[in-house]
This record gives sequence, C-alpha cells and structure tokens, in this order.
Amino acid sequence: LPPEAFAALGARRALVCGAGLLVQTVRDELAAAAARYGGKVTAGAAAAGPAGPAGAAGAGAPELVLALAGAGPLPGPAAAVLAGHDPAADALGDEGFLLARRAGVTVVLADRPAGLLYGLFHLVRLGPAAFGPDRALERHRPVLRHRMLDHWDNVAVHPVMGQVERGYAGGSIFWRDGGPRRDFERVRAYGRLLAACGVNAVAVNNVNVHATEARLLTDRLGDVADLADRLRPYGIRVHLSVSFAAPVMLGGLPTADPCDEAVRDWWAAATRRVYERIPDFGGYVVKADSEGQPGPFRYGRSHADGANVLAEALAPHGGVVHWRAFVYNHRQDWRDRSTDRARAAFDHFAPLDGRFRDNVILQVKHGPIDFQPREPVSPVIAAMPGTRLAVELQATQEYTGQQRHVCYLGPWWSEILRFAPWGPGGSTVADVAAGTAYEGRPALPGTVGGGGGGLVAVSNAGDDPFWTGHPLAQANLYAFGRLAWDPGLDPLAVLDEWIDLTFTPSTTRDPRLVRRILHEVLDDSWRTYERYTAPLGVGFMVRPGHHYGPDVDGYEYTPWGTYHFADRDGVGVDRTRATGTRFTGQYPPPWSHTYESVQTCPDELLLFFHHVPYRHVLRSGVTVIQHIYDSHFAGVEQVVAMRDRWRRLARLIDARLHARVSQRLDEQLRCAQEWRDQVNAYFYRKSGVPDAHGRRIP
Ligand code: BDP
Repeated sequence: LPPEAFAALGARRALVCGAGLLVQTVRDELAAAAARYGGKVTAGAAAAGPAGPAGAAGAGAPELVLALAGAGPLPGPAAAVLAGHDPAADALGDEGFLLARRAGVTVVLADRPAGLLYGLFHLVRLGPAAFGPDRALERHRPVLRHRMLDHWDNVAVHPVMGQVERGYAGGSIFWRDGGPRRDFERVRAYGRLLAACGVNAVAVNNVNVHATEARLLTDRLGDVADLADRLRPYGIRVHLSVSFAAPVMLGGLPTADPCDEAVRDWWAAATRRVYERIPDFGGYVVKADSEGQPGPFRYGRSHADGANVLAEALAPHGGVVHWRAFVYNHRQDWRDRSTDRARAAFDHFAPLDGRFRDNVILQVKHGPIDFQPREPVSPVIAAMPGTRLAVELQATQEYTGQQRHVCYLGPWWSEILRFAPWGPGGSTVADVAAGTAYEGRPALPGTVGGGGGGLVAVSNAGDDPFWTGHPLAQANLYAFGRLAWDPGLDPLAVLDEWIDLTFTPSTTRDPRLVRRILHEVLDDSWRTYERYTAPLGVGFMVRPGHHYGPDVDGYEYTPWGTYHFADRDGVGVDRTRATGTRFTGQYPPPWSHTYESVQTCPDELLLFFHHVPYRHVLRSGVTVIQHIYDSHFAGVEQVVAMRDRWRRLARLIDARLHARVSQRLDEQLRCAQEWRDQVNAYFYRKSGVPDAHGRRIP
C-alpha cells in the first residue's frame, strides 16, 4: 500500500469513536495519512466530541466518522447518515461494517473493532469515491470467517528446500538461520498488508515440521508470541504447524498414540501453555501421514482420532486444528485402481465424515492431486456434510511459474470457488467453505462462529523488496484475500482494484494507460500458462524436485503417482468407472456422469479422466494431438505479446519495478519456448502425427 493510496482519507477531518487495540490502529493509520495530506483526526466518545458542540455542521465538523456501535451517540450529521440502520435487526458481526454518505459526511460503523479496520481499508479502496456523491447504506460482511495464509517457512534453513519451502520471494519474513528474524517492523507491515487484503490468520511455519520448528510449540514459544504481538493490531491470529509426533519429540513420551491418556494430557498441557503466552492464538495446522510426516496410522488409529486429540486440547481456549487432507502414499507403484493418487484423500477421509470434533477444520487442497494449473475440484469437498471444511489454494507459484512467470490466479480460484459440485445452480465450493452449502443444516456449533472452515492459501510473500519476488505476483496475494472475503467478486474487477491501489496517480503520470496495459498483461495470464505447459488437465510434466520448467517424463516412472501414460497410441489417465480407477465415482451426479464419458467430459480436463487416442476429436472440433500443437504455439505467442505490452510501460512506472518484471518476462519467454518445444517434440515422436500447419517442431 503506497501512502498515496490514503490520499483521499488523509485530507479529511476525521473522527474515530471507540476504544481498543484495533481502533487505535485505525486512528494511527488515519493520523499518519492526515500528517501527510493535511487532514485532522480527533478521537473519543462522539458525544463529547472536540469539534465544538458535537454534531454541529460547520467548519470544524468531521467529514469522515469511523465509529464502534457501542461508543456512544454520534454527532448529529453522522447519526443522520445512518438513519434507517436498525442495530438490533442488522448485526454486523465480528468483522462487518456499514458504510454510508450523506450531506458531506462519510460514516463507517462497526459492531466490533476488526470491522472498523476493514471499513478503513475499504475506504482506501474507494479513494476519492468515498467522498463524492451520497451513498446509500451498504452492509459489508465477510462471506468466509477464516481467511488464512499458510507460510511454508522453515526456521532453520533446510538443506534441500532452503528457508522457505517452495518460496520464490527471498527469505522468510519471520525466520532466519535457525532463529527469529526479529525484523518486527517488517512483520507489522506484513500484517497491515494482509489486513488490507482481508486476511485474518497466518500459520507461521512449514507444514513439514522439522526438529527446530517443532520446538516453536514449547521452548521457542516466545518467538511465536513476538510475531503474534506484531500481527494482533491488524486483526491477524497466529497459528502454528505442529508435528503429530510432538509428544515423543518434545515430551519424551514413548508414543504419540492419540488414544493414549498420557499423550492427551501432554497435548492439553502444551496447549494450555501456548494460550498463557498467546491468549488469542488461532490453533494448529497438521500434515500427518503424508510425504514422510508422522501420523496416527503408525498406531493403527484413524485421522479422526488424530485430529480430535489436538482439537480436544484446543477447545477450551477457542482454538481450531486445521487438519490437512493431503494424505497419500508417495512410495508405491501404480498397481491397480486403488493406488490412483487422485482417489487418496476421498478414500481416507470421506468415511470419517461426522467423526471430527467441531473445532476440527479439514483442510482440503482444491484439486485431487496437487495444485496443478488445471485439475477438477476435489470430490472430498462434496463428500463431507458433517465436517467443517476449508479449501486450500496455492498462492506461491510452485506449479504455475514460480514467480518468474506472470500468472494471475484470480480467475482460476474464482472458477474453483464458483464450481457447483452437485450440479449447475446448486451450492458451490464457496458455500462449502462458508458452511452454508447444506440447506437446512444448522451452522455447526463450536468455538469459532460460522459453519465453514474458510479459505487457506500457501503464502507467496517473503523478504523480497516487492514482497512477492515478481512484482505482479502481488496481484495473487491481493486476489486471495478479496476472494476469501467475498468469493462472488469478479476476479478481473479485483485485478483492477489491485492495479489502482498499487499504481496510484502519484506514482505514474498516466494511470489509465497503466491500468489498461497491466490489465491486458495479467487478465488471461493463467490460461496462457496453461496453454504452454501440460495439456488438457493431465498435469505435472515438470522437472522433478524443484518443479520448474518442462520434463515430460520426469515423474513418469517414479512412485509419486503423477502419470500421463503417453504411449504410441494415446495419452491420459483412465479414471472412469467402466474401465479405469473408478475415481469418477467419487463425484456426485451430474459430474460423475459428465466426467465418465469422453463425449461430455470438458476438454480442459479430458486427459485427467480419460486415456484417448491422439486423433480423438475434442468437443472443440480439433484432435488431441492438434490441440497440443496449437495451444503450445499460441501460448508462446501470447507471452511475446505480453512482453511487448510490458515494454510500453517503460518510463510510465518505477524504473526498478519495470526492470524487474522485464527481466522475468525474458525468462518466461525462454521457458515457455522450452515447454512448447519439449511437449510438441515429445508428442510428435510418440504419435508420428505431424502438425497440420507445418510449423517447426524441433
Ligand atoms: C507439494 C509440495 C511440497 C509440500 C506439499 C504439501 O511440493 O513441498 O510439502 O505439497 O502440500 O505440492 O504438503
């Protein structure tokens, strides 16, 4: 947020009514803006307001009022703005706010301090429009209660994964070389940035919990408390990734069996100590029985047993456990249908529906495999009506260009959130995350409010001066927060919001041109990325280990379960009930039927669900092999166009920022060409079918 984003607010006479930490944050934000832009902030109970007799219109009367509902009567003109609001009937909740403007006064009213903070940032988004013509009462409330970022940050540098696992934005904001980084200014600035996007929770360490990180739960708890202190003024609760084996690793117990009395006591005592230090601690994140992490299977227990022991420890304090559904066996051959990795999460978790405690949030990756640029929505999302679910996205661009490629993910996330698992017109993925998908079902009781588990993303931020390595990847961070607040927002409108907040009139001499060009560079960039990488939803084809750039067969003969099965006749994974792994049967109708048939399966997912001959004709009318060639040539051409557009921004925006993006676009083009050439050459050799247009295939 450049200070200029606050210009419209900073020039006002503002009154802030209410008390408490977050109200003070609002006051400080306004005071800083006022100091810069000539405004004036007054505080206190409105009735005893400082501007003469409270409420008198005139030279000293406030033009902007931000008030907590309980803070006493508002000055007359401000109260008039809110006429028609019935506090009893119109509860705003913990984070909601009202906004209205009349007769030259703009008012934000909230029931709770966090609502006031979100109201402030909404005013920032509106800019001068917040002080223009009258605005009728608008009521804003987040659709999702939990809007969380998971940091895959290691405290100690990991020999293979480095400081931040799958991080492409420099080092960790929180940790360095085995200890706290202690750049608390930066942590606070990060909290501010996240609050401005709408995020309200952060997990501060990697889901793969190594020995040093495990100790954050016990003797290194003070380091976590230091972070919580800096994030709290921005309404952000801190969560911790913990090891399921903590009772053994840290507690010296002989077992971590969740049904063992001593283990339960250990978790209860450890958790009590956490809340003594951090009273508003959010809870735990757990990756268990996955990719080498310990879990309940070792003791012959279910994941409900495992999650519930932690949930039981957290419940008295109001905390939640985010239990990840990313559980599969990464050391097996493809023997039969039961070993299809796409099936794993459903096979493990769907039978456990209804067996989790209320404060367990089952955190489900959006797709059945692993954050690919295209996957169907995970069938787990539709399979657990008796469980609080969170949907997990990946903002860090592990599989979408690693913040060297421009890839705006807003449209992809929006597609996922709007997907209707029970058929068009029915409840959506966003409804499941909000807890409103099951009509007639009362909101789950519990400690956290709201029935759903919300939205989580793996963070893409680090200590890079632009926060996200690729400056344009900031748009993904912003879009995540905004879509988590309201999954119904148009992702392209959100993109424009981000552009306007970032490239303000004072940082560029032609904001309209900048907005148009940047919009064109970003809006379709996810589909562009999809075009030049793995075709038709088949996924992977990335270089093993670091996952950057193409290697068509890189994972084909490994035990990781990510295959394309290309041979001389065809390509794709048969996941049908008729002849394949029966994965399509994990979906409710109509999708179980839609995906089962090659005739009705959407083109973009064809190879995820079917093994087809190269000359199979897609619904679009072209053959699979010709589609592979066409999309790969088109994808590279679009990157060329993107780079040309970006060049037109030289001298219109900050030179350093322009240079950083230019350099990354050069790399994106090189890499896209490499993808095109490898994928095209591979399928030309397998199929022997030449490109219908005779283009060069190396
Ligand atoms: C995979 C990443 C790996 C993560 C894992 C996870 O390659 O680094 O640990 O996801 O989500 O995509 O746990």
